[in-house]
Amino acid sequence: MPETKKDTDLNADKEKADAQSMTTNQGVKINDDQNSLKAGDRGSTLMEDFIFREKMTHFDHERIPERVVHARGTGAHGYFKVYESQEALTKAKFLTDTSAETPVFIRFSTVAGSRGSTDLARDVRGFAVKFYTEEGNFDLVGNNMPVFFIQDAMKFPDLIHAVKPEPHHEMPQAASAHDTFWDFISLMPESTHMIMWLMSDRALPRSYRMMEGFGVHTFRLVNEAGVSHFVKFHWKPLLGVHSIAWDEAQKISGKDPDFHRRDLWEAIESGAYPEWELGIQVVPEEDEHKYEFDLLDPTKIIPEELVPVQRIGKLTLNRNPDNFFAETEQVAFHVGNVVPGIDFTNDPLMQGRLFSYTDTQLIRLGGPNFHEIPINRPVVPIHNNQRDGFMRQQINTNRTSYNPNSIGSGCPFQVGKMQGGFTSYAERIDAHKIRARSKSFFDHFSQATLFYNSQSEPEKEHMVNALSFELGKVEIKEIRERMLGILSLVDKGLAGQVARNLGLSVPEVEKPINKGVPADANGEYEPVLDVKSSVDKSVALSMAGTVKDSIKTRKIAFLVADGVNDDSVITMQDQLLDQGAVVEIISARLGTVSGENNTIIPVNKSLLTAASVFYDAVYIPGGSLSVGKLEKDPDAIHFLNEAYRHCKAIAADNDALPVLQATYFSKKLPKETSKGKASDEGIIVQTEIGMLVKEFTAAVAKHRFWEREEERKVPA
Ligand code: HDE
Repeated sequence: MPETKKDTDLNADKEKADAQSMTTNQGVKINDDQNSLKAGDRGSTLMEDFIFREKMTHFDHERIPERVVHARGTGAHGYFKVYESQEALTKAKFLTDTSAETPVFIRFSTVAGSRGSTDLARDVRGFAVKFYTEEGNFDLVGNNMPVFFIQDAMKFPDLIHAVKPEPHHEMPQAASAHDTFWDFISLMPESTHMIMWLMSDRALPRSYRMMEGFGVHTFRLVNEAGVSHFVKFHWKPLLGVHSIAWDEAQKISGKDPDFHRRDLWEAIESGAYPEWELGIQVVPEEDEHKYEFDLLDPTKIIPEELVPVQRIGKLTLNRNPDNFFAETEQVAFHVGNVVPGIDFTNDPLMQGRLFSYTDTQLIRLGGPNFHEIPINRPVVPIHNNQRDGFMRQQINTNRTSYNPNSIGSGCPFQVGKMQGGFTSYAERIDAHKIRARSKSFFDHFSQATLFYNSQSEPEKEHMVNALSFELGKVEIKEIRERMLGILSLVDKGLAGQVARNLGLSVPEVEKPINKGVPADANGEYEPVLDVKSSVDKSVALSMAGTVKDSIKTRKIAFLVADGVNDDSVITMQDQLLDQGAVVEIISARLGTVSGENNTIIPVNKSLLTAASVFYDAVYIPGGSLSVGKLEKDPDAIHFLNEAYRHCKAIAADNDALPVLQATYFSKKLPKETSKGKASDEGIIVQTEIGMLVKEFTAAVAKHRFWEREEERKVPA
C-alpha cells in the first residue's frame, strides 16, 4: 500500500530494535539487564545503580490518566478521498481536490467503561476521525448514533456522573443498567430520543466496521464566496449496519472482551480494509427555520426523507497502528480542529465541546505541547509564537516570539483569507446575554416516537427487552415507574410491554417530570407534547433494510472431527473464501483431523477456545465418522444451539443431519431428510454441495434470522 504523508511523518519517530544493542536512555550500552548492582552477591542494592534506577523510574511513571469518557477504544490508519469537488459548498481543499488522498487516523470507542472494560457493553460507540489535510488537521469527533442525551454542555458532567459506576462502590462497570443513570434520565425528558437509540440494536454493533457514524451537531460548510450551508455529517459503512443479540453480547464480554478490537485488527491485517462513505445532508441558510425541529438541537436528526444524504467520498482503513500507546492512546481529538471551509454552529452542546476537548488533553497528556506528539501533529509545518511548556519538542530558532515584530521581519506572518488564512463565518448576532434554553428545543418526544415507529418488529422487541433488562436492574421502584411514564409518551404499547416485564403498571401521565430546569423556571420549561414529526417512518433508522448482499469478512465456523467428508470441507471452504468470508475449522482438539479420503485438515480452534458467539454462521460437513462423534459431543451441540438461539445461518450436508437432530432445534429440521429443506429459513440441509453453498451464502448475507426469536427459548 502506498505510504501517506502521515506515514512518512510518523516514520521519523519509529524505533526498531532489530540487530541493535540495548542501551540506557542516555545511549550507554547495557551489559547486564538481569541483576541490579549490589553490595556483595547477597547485599543490598546500591543507590548508584543508574541503570536500575532509570528502568524502574520509567516503569513507575508509564501510566497516564485514561479518558474521562471513551476510555476504551481502538484505532487504525487510513485515507479519505472525495469523489467530486464540493467547491459549491466548501473551500476545504480535502473536499474539493479529487486527486487528494488525505491521511486519517480513526479511533472507535465505547463511552462509559474503563480502558480495560468489554467492547460489548450496551453503549454508544465513539467514531472519531482525524484528517491530516494540507490545510491542517480536521477532526470529525462523532458517534455511531446521530443524537445525544442532552441539549446543553452544562449537563455533560451530570450525565457522565450518572452513567459511570456509582461512586460509593464503583459498580457496575461499563453498564448503564443501574439506578443513578436511570434516575437522571427519568428526570431529563430531553434524553428520550437518545434513549431510544441506546436501547436499540445500534448499541450492540456486530463490528466497528458495520456501524454508521454521525457528526451529530449541525456544522457549517463555507465556500470561497463566504456562503454558508448547514450540514450534518454521516459515515455509511459499505458492509451495511449490523448488530448482535444481547445474550450474545453478554457472552462475548466474558469470552473475548476484545472482540471488536480484534475484529478490526484482523480485518485490516488480512487486507479486508473497512470502508465508509462520507455523507452530507445540506440545508441552505434560508431553510434554517423550515423544520418542526431546531437544527441547533443535538437531540434531533434531519430525517433522510426530508434531506437526503449525498455520498461525497470514501474512507478506507488500511493500516494497524505500530504501537497502541503511542498512537491510539495518545491521539487527541478536538471538535474545534477545523480547517478553512468548515465552521461551527451555535448548538449549545457543540459550543461546550469546543472548550472541553483541549482542556481534557492538558491533564491527560500532561501539558500544552500534546499537539507535538507524533500522532497528533499535522502534516504541514507549524509556526507561531507559542513557546515552551512541559515536553516541548520543537526548537524555535527565532529571536522573536511575538507579533508584530520587526527583528524577525514580521514572521511568522498572518495569511489573508484568499491565501488560506482561517476566518470565522461572520454570523450575525443580535441578542441579550441570557442563561436559558430556546423554546424551539422543548419537544422531546416526536422523534423518539419516529425512531420507535421506524423499527422492524424484531428491532422493537429488542428495545422492549433492553428497557426491561435495564430497568429491571434498577432497585428503586419510583425510578422504574417514572421511566414507564416517559415511555408511555413515546408509545403506549412499548410502555405496556416493558411494564409487564417489570411487574408494574404504566402510570397515567400527561406530561413528563422535567427537573432539568433552573431554580426560577416558573413553569417556563414545560416540554411541548403536541409536535408531530413530519415523517411517520424513516427507513434509514431501521437496520432491517441495510446492505445484505455480501458475505465479505463474515466468520464461518466448520465443526469437524476425524472422518469428515473432506471434499465437502474443501469445496465449501473454497467457495466461501472466494466470496471474501473467513473460515475457521473447529474440532474437539487442536492439531489436525483426517478426512474420509485421508486429506489432513488443519484445525484452527478447539471447542475449548472457540464459541459460536464469535462466528456469523456454522457449517457441518458430512462424513459418517465425524458426524457420529459430533452428535455425541455436548460442546458441539451447545455450539449449534447457541448459533440457533442467536438467529444465525446453519448449514449441513444431508448426511450430517444426525448432528442437527441432536440439537434443541431438531423440530425445525426437514421431516424427510431427502427433501433437503428446513422449515426455518436460516437452516439449510442439502445433498448437493453446489446448492448448499448457494443457499448458505444467501443466508449468511442476510446476517440474522430474527424472526426465529419468537421461539428462541433454546437453552444455550
Ligand atoms: Fe465527547 N468528550 N463530549 N462527545 N467524545 C471526549 O475528550 C464532551 C460528545 C466523543 O477517541 C473527551 O479526548 C463534552 C458528543 C468521542 O479520543 C472529553 C460533551 C459526541 C470521544 C469529551 C461531549 C462526542 C469523546 C474525553 C458534551 C458525538 C473520544 C477524552 C458537551 C458527536 C475521542 C477526550 C477519542 C471524548 C467531552 C459530547 C464524541 C472529556 C463536554 C455529542 C468520539 O473532552
